[in-house]
Amino acid sequence: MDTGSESGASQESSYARDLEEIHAGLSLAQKKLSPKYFYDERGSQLFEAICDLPEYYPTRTEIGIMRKYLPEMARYIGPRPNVIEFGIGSGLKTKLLLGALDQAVAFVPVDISPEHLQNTVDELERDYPDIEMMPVATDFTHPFPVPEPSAQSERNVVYFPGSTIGNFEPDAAVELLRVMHREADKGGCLLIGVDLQKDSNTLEQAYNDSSGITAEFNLNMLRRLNAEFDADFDLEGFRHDAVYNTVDGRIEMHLVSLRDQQVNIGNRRFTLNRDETICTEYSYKYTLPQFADMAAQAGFTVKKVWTDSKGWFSLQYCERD
Ligand code: AVJ
Repeated sequence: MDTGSESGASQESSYARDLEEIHAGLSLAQKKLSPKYFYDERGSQLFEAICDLPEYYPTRTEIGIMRKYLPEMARYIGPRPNVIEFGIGSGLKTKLLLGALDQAVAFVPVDISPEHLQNTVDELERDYPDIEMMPVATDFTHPFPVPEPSAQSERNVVYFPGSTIGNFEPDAAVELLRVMHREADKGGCLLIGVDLQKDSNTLEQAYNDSSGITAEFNLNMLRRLNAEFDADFDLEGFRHDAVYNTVDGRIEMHLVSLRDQQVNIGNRRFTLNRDETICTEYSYKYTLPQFADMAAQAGFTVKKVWTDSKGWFSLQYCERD
């Protein structure tokens, strides 16, 4: 199947754009790198290992909520939906959702990586031969045309699990919700996973696990920049740290420089002082009213919220106003 893979030329310019973005991030007073660089092959494997950690509650909690409430979710979504998933994860949640829906017509996974898309679609096709698979290889933060399924669908449902929305700063999160609003189209809806605020200990342990996998995941970003962007980070020169910023309601992942050092990336050199950090990820945690307000700013009304018994994680069904 054609996943609309990019031409060599546009891949080259996206490389130049990425390098420029990396340079810009490392030129800030608080150095930062985009969390999108976590997910090369090794990073994706490490993330899957994180999801199995005893301390990392989000994945298992979200799956628990789904297993309990999927029939109800399917009733809200209604018959013959066209499912548009923003990004692709391990596939289990998608499989559960598609299996629970009443005659899903088409599945449109949207992801930057054509290979990743193809693997997901190949696997899902075996389980759901009657659902039309229509992958779209693009950056989902910008509006894109949704392919028209061959069979008539009742409405679009945008699916955005995993609390990936938490990686975006509030303004950017509202922007992204606006893209979803547009892709949901008239009469469409949104099913989104949103991680909720809770005590700092639980949060900090989830991002500073005792087996050190999250540390490896964080440091892997430097390995990737070395391999793909001609950088010379010394992985021994940094340590992982994650702190919960209670004022802004977000986990902040950092790489802490263990000494004064210099790093070359492409044709530029950056200086890091001892204890200076590079911020690699924000993971925002919301209250229900905070998220409802962001959804409203994007033109959605939250119609139904499902949570676990501890109120740690939520799945939210939203309709276009
Ligand atoms: C994939 C963005 C949901 O923020 O919890 C896990 C990524 N980072 N451990 C999150 C992550 C460190 C994760 N999301």
